[in-house]
Amino acid sequence: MFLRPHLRLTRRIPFNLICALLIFLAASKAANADELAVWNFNDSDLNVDHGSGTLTSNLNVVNILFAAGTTTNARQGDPAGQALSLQGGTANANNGRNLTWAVSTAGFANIVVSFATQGTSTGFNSNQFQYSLDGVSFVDFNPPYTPATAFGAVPLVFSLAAIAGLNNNPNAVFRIVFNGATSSTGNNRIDNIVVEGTSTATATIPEPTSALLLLTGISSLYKMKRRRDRHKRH
Ligand SMILES: [Ca+2]
Ligand SMILES: [Ca+2]
Repeated sequence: MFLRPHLRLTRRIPFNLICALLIFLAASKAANADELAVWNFNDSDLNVDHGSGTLTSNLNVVNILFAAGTTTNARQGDPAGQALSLQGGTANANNGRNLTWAVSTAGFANIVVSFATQGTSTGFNSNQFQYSLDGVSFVDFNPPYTPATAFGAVPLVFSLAAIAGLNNNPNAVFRIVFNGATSSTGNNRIDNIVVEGTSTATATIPEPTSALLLLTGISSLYKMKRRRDRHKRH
């Protein structure tokens, strides 16, 4: 009889702790998953589909096409739809040309760029990913990549967290320089280009909020216990 109220109280503390923890985890997860720009190509154009950014290419316009896409790296429930399909062009004219996307990272850090890609045997097979801090000079990042023959389940991911200059940068630009095409119709498909980062504004908010929640929860429990003890004494 005497032990019961204490038992109930100690059972309640973990419940409150768990609630505060869950709120904290939910808040940090939201802060970690901010998509700044997404291109899904489902409307067969170069306009951004979620967020904001500008995508351009200096390939010959006739070699910028759209073909069946994938859900690999798709966001916000986007269907596979269409993908960008880039061809080598007459006399492989598009070797050395690029796809470039400008996305402001203002207010964000830990920038990650990812996309799904596949290539035909005579398509571009030596593609260099680059970034730029000012939209003028571009820096190679990682060695050139060769697209797989099918999209597969795993996107290409370029984690740029170590490039401090890309954090909070309104002039951030990303680029793929294509090379190695050996026929006019050899091609690369690209789908679900995503630029994401961690919000520097909200990343620090959840911690104090959760700490406050924890303290509020614990102090109210402590007050309840004191009130109960006082009742028992009287
Ligand atoms: Ca698509
Ligand atoms: Ca679009």
